Amino acid sequence: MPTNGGNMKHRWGLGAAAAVLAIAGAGAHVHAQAKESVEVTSKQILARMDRNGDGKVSEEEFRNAMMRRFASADVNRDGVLSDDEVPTHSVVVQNSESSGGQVKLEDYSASLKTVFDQYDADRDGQLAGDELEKLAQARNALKEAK
Ligand SMILES: [Ca+2]
Ligand SMILES: [Ca+2]
Repeated sequence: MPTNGGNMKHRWGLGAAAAVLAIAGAGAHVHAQAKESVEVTSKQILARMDRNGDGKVSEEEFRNAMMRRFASADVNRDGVLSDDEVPTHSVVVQNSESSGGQVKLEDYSASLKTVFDQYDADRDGQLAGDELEKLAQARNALKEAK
């Protein structure tokens, strides 16, 4: 364990636990045996975001889900994710402009479209199949990086 990472590690750990709770709370049939692993599958993303059940995530569904995510991460509700509120494994946060480790709602919101377009490989305005798979992989890679 890196000597300078003790405190960080503790905080990121709490964030990961919160993310797992958020996924479980969405009503998806997530297997409860996931202990250490917080790996996300494309099926879980779909269960969480696909509100109209067409098996695809539209830009609106993506935006709604990600804005809910911001709201749940913004504990003190000031519209800014401070250093300890930022979810490390969010691909949107990763693409957001941040200053001093903080992410503002407006920057987060602006980067939603960028991220959506980035994963919408066939540009049909929906994330499906391989596109969701890539999104899941990107998120899981971020988790492992921390
Ligand atoms: Ca949908
Ligand atoms: Ca697509």
